[in-house]
Amino acid sequence: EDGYQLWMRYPASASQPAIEVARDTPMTRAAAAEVRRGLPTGAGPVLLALARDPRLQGLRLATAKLGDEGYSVQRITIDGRTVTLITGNSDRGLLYGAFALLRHLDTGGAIDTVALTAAPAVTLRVLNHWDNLDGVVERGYAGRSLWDWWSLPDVKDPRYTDYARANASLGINGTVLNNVNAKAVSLTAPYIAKAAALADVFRPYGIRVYLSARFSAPIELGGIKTADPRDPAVAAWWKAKADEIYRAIPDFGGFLVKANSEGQPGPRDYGASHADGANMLAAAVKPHHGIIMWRAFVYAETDPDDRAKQAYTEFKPLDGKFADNVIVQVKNGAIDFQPREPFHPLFGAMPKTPLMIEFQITKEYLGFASHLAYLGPLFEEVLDADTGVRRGETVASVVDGADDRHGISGMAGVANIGDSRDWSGSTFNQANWYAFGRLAWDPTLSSQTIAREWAAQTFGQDPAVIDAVVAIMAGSREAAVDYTGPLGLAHLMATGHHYGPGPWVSELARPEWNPVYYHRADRGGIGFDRTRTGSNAVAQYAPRVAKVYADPAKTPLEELLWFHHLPWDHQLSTGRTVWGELVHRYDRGIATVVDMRRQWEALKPRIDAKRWEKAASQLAVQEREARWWRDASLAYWMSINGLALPGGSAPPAHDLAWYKAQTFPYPPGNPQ
Ligand code: BDP
Repeated sequence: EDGYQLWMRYPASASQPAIEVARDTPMTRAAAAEVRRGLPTGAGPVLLALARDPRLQGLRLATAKLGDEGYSVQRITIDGRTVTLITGNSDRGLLYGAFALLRHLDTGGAIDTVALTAAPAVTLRVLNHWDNLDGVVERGYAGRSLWDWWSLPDVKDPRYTDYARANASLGINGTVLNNVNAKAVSLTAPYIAKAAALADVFRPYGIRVYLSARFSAPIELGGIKTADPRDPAVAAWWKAKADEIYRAIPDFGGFLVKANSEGQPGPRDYGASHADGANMLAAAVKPHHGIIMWRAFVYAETDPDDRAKQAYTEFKPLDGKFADNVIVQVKNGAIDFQPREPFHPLFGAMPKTPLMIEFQITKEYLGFASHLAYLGPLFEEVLDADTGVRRGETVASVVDGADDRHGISGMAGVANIGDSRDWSGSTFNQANWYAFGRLAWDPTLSSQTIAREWAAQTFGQDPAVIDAVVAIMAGSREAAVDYTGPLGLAHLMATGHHYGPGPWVSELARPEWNPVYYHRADRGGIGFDRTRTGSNAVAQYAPRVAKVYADPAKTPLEELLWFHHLPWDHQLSTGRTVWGELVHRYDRGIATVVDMRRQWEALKPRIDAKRWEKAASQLAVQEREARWWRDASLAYWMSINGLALPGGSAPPAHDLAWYKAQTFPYPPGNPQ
């Protein structure tokens, strides 16, 4: 047991189950192979057949609502024989149905009562790999890139197939192979051939390949003087490039673009808008049914007022201006994948534009691979958030696009996958990949249900183990919030690597790169005033939501200092002051981690040694570092507010100078 099998640890079967496949295609073959591999002894026979198969007529199966990708798994009697039928309207339905059956069995479900029906809520369920061509994964903590660009396209590592299986098991149907901070070379012929080789491996598993495109590629590769999207030569270059890619990859998904963001080139360099840029690329892929995922993650030096407002300011006026094969990719919150952020105000504000939510699965701001933080609750909290725009509208319902009848809809997750043996750098990080995939399929699932499913498939069906594992996971993200940035504080991390604490950092070139810009702590108080007396970012939300966020008494404590600058002695509903509550939450974070460790310790006899040991050592690191975050942060806050710690709270282990002096050479995942 080294974690390689992820959540697909099928029981060894003594006999070959009887499996009948009504149609022989690469995808149905993949589906059948999976069933063959995972079906326990005595669970056959299984029939995989399309809903339109002549044998199924007369059975009155309700398959119309399954759409193109949905499945139905049920027991039927055919020619006097009882079989488990996996059906759908397409081969993809059969593939997803096969995995659903195995999940059902692996989580304790019985074969003779199986009745599963599901169809995905969004059309694009995509992983974004921030993988560089030199093998370094930006913000990756699970080893090097899985893609061995050097040996591709000739060598197709069998691991590529296992990657595809794992994603297909969740319904993930797209993968962006290269970093959003893209190099133009990834669009040259040799790299297109490499991407095509991966696409060939992924195709039977229903996964399309996409590429991040560098907006200035026409200059770098085409020798054109400009990348202005309104220049016909630029548009023609992209059209020819798209044609070339589609010749090699006929089902190529399209491009993901980070433009005019953190130094990346884009249409704004030429006075053109984001819509001009996106639409020019959209026209290039349109004849091939490709799409453009255009990121809204922008913030410019020219607008130092409040970084949290910038994406909305720039994109909201463009609503209705994007081509119909463009989807705007919006991070879950308005700043940058922090352990907690209020939902992004663009959700609900651009009804004429499909918005694809982007989550970060890799834990750049939550302790890399070493800390255990289950992100299911983070994803769930954002998806369930009420936008306040229309009655009953949530972020999830904006994303699924049903109300506005968008042709495309999507969820993207920044992958936490690398070439480490356990794929994600820790067993528990696998749960974040799993949770993202399951929520992309069905955003109404609860993070708790997903955790149970994952735990059963990962550690076996012993209910005591499942309960304990789920209990550890359940509070883990909140613990990370507590010990890194409680009460709505954010962006307090050290420079560059983003691993440890650095709330004191104030000397970076751009104001909004500095933690002091975000917490605004001074002798009088702490927090970012985003109400009318401050940046008025609250006004970007629908009036019903803005009213809550504008009032410190109504703002949930979890988001309080995100929206308000409050005196240290401001009284809260908990009976504590802001300062008292802050300290209380730092301490609560530590206590939760101590408890997580204790619970894991108790599981030792029930978990295989290798996976247990690794998680145990990582939990030890987490406890040490949770204390470090707490102590460093408190030492800094006390240097600002001059207050003493409330009684019963331990003083920091070192003085502030000690914390400031810590350095971290060669952290993983740092951009070059
Ligand atoms: C930030 C990361 C940076 C990414 C950026 C992005 O620190 O490495 O390039 O997000 O999403 O959080 O483009």
